[in-house]
Amino acid sequence: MDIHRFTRIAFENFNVENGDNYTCFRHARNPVNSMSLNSINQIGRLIGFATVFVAMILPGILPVRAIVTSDAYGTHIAEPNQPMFGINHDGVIQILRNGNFSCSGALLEGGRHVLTAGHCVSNPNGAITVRFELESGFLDIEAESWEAHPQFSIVPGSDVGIITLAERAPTSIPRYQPLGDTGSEIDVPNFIFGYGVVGHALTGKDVRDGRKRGGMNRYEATGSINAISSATVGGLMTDRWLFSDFDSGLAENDGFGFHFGKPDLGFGDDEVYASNGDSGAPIFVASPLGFAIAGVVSGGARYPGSPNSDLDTLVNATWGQFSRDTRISAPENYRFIVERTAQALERIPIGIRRESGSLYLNIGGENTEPVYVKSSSDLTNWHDFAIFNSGEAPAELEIDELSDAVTPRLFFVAFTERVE
Ligand SMILES: [Ca+2]
Ligand SMILES: [Ca+2]
Repeated sequence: MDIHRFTRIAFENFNVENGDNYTCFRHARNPVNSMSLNSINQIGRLIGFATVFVAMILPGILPVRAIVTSDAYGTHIAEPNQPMFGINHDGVIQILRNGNFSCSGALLEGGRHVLTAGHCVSNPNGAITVRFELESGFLDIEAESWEAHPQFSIVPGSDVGIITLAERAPTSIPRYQPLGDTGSEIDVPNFIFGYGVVGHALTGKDVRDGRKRGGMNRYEATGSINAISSATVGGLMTDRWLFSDFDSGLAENDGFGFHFGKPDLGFGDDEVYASNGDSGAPIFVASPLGFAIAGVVSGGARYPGSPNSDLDTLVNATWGQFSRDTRISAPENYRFIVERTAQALERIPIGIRRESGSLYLNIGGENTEPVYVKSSSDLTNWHDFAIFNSGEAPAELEIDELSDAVTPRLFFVAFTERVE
């Protein structure tokens, strides 16, 4: 039996339909094969769908239904102003469509843009509001515009979108950088925060309680289509999808181990799985100089047939299933993001000074706004080297900890946030 051929995986997309007809779902009455987007249909023809879960929520009648957890039901709540896994998650937000919760997202550097999934912002109609949950309460900022990646409905793995806010978010709220270093997100711990449905891995997804939750997982495969093959387990540089599995800690529920011969038993109590309403949620990895967003939540899946790592026969966020996220470091996705956030940033002149073996960066200007000092070894992918909040940027920054042997060439650039 060749189980390493394309898996006929069943998929769902992780936003919640709120009657606005903007999601990937048409209607819930006939949940089988009811996905409507072109890209999904194309993939459906290629590999077929075993089952498709569709959530239908009537606005104002039923509550829309965070992240499904492994240790117990409803755990891992991410409280405002309380960093989790070393990440200040206050920049992870709810997206409201016409006043109703629809998706999750993350504030990007510059403070004017929110990163989410393409299918959360592909409908040009209606109104979008971004809701920050702060210690002081909710802060809502209206969207000025929104757009999905130009290839969203054409090239699988382009499920990424940007919301432009009508005004810049307060500088006290953290902003995040996209990961540009392709391949560095594979087989390392990652950290997700989202506002989707709550649930326990034993029984799967349940209702939504409005809380943000955080947890861990690991990307173990990539894909150029909505499916995993043995060739893409371990990851290919060219693929735009990222896949993880939902581990119980037992080999029998280890999706990649059981079906693809790549054992990894997960993160125990901290292992989580995205579900409805987590669409667009950021997945962070630790880069050498801080956290960066490696993926945004797009959908979930299970391996069809039997035997199966899944606890049951449904795409319902139980242990043994697979998650599929959009790869941010894919050059086409990374460029899409950086080109837009660049509009909210302004270059600051910098200079280099070398004195008695130490290297210093002179940062010009008054800098009353946040300052981002970025470094790159290839002039394409830029990492945050240092970030300073309003008025905290020093005139000079010592950078001599970098060994010439490790980084033979390193370029620097500095930005501040544009004030409109
Ligand atoms: Ca896993
Ligand atoms: Ca299942």
